[in-house]
Amino acid sequence: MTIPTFENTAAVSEVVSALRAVGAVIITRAASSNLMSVVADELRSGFDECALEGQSAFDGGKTNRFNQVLRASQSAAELVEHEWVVAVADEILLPHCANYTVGSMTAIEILPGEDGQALHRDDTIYPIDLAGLELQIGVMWAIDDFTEENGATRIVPGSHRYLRSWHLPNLGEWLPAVMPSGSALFYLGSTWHGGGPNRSQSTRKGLINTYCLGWLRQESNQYFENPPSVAKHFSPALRALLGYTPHGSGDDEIGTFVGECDGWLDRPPKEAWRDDRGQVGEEHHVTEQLGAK
Ligand SMILES: O=C(O)CCC(=O)C(=O)O
Repeated sequence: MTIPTFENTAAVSEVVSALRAVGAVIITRAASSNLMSVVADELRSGFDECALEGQSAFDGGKTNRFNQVLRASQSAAELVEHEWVVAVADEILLPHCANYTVGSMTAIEILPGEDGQALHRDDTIYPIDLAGLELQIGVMWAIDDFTEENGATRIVPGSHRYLRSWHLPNLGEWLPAVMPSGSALFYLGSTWHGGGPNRSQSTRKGLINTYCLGWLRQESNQYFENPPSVAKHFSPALRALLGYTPHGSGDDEIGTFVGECDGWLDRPPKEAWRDDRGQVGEEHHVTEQLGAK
């Protein structure tokens, strides 16, 4: 197996069916090199402020990483709500929710000499495992060119097909997601992956954003990372992705809010993110359901 790789002009349906089949796909140069170099410049001070010694073995001793990405880089917003991201997430996640949200945003800089990260699946943060139900997807944006030498993300193709409670895929069968700067690696929450070892002389910078079903708790608290005073400057789509809009509608609405909030949207801004399941709620629904006209 290889990691299916598509041009920016590919059909969404082909990309999504390859993602479902293999568990990961690459879209090359989905974002411009100009945008990536602006994002790299904006993230620089965040990377420089990272304290390596505070990190876990999983995060790596020679890897800078931080979460408050949009505070450091306004331009990264374009990647978080990128049209490819929304197109793919709509297909994978919307069958199981009314709208989805950003689970986490993590800027990652792997320094020379770093070892390979333990391979893992991202969806183990949720204590549930149902075949065919993806709880989240991940999107790794290559800020630098990703090469096998500098620590390109490792992907185990097909590994999303193994239920956690049964047996492990062969984790030795990983492949490096080699891709030029501006490319996006999409992978399912159930796909085994991890950062590669950096055996080069330069750093490998990437930005991973995850997106989870809208009725799940987000991995990182997006309301603290992007409080209303910050979120109000974002586009309606980005605010909805952060969770500044309800999930579902009528009797099934959750994450509701009534009051004053600059970032809040009473209704998801995109038609596909609005739920219309005809819930019983208004008097005419009740009478229809009871058969009384
Ligand atoms: O840096 C990478 O390539 C992957 C990082 C990752 O999967 C993680 O930190 O969970």
